[in-house]
Amino acid sequence: MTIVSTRPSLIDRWREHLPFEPDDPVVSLSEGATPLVFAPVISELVGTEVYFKTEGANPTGSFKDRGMTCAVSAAVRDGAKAVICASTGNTAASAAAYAARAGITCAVIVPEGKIAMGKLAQTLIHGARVVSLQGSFDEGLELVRTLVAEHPISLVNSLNEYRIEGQKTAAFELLEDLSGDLDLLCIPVGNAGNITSYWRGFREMGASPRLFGFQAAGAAPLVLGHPVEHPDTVASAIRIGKPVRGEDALTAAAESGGTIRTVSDSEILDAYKLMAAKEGMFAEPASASSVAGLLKYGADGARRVVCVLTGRGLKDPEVALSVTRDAVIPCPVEIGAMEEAVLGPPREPATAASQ
Ligand code: AN7
Repeated sequence: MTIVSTRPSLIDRWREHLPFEPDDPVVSLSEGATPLVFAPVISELVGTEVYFKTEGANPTGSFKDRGMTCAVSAAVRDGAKAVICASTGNTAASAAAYAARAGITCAVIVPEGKIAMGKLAQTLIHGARVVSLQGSFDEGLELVRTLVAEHPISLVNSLNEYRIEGQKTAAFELLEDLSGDLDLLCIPVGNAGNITSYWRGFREMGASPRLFGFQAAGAAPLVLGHPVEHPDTVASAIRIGKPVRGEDALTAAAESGGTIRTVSDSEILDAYKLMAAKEGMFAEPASASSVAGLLKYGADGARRVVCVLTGRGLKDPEVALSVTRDAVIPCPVEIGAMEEAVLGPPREPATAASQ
């Protein structure tokens, strides 16, 4: 069979830098090669050149697909019949999609009532077994680690080295797109796999931009220096109190000359609305934390900055609606009413962000 694709799989594109042999099976949905988009408004506000790495453009709408193509391909190569993860939602959606593509079983453990609607819908429609745990993400991950020690199921959380290997390719793309000219990367930090991956990718290419990681203030174990038992933030993707890659993340930030700091929920939502209203960029709240952090702390002299937008805004329609709902204008079927509705004053609250 001839397989035609407009872009190669991430594994084919970067194979010489990834732990795969030429004959290894590849489970791909044409992930990676995501657009790098200039951000004129944020650039103006920060006083430097800022770009978005739009990871929401991946097949399931988040950066997880980079790691998942590798983790699931390796699982299939090694004969696994099932994969499992604990997840705040995006890992679950990605695992479910790649498992469906591979024709293997997928189970996901999600914190009850705590994952965004789009992610739940994706995970279910791909046919994964969704287990709603009456506990936190962190408790779910602990139990899953015990479970996989007893059963032949492949764990595809970012503890899995293939996840980190796949995700490092985003750093390769940035260096390629910017001809190596990058001073600072701003990135959300949850379980801390992604910041770890970028640093590995940069180092493998001999680059060392500074890394500014941002945690939500209510879920900031790496800033506080201890686990958070009841993490809480509007950015459900990063509602994580015990990051498994925490040590790696702290090392990455320190080696790069960067830091990990906090952004509050209101700072996250302000950035979220600003990006959508002024840049035309709809990313999920966790992703907006990278921009919120840059706006809050500044670029510290960096000339060229990339903010990683880890997931697509449609993942979490509930948060979008919660900050805009009253802006919908009802209208009877009548031209005068429509004229007033279309031309009248903006409704409160304005969708434009606070500036
Ligand atoms: C949109 O899906 O942990 O620091 O289980 O979905 O590598 O954990 C998601 C994390 C940032 C944080 N942005 O990345 C999961 C999960 C979005 C995310 C993060 C996540 P890491």
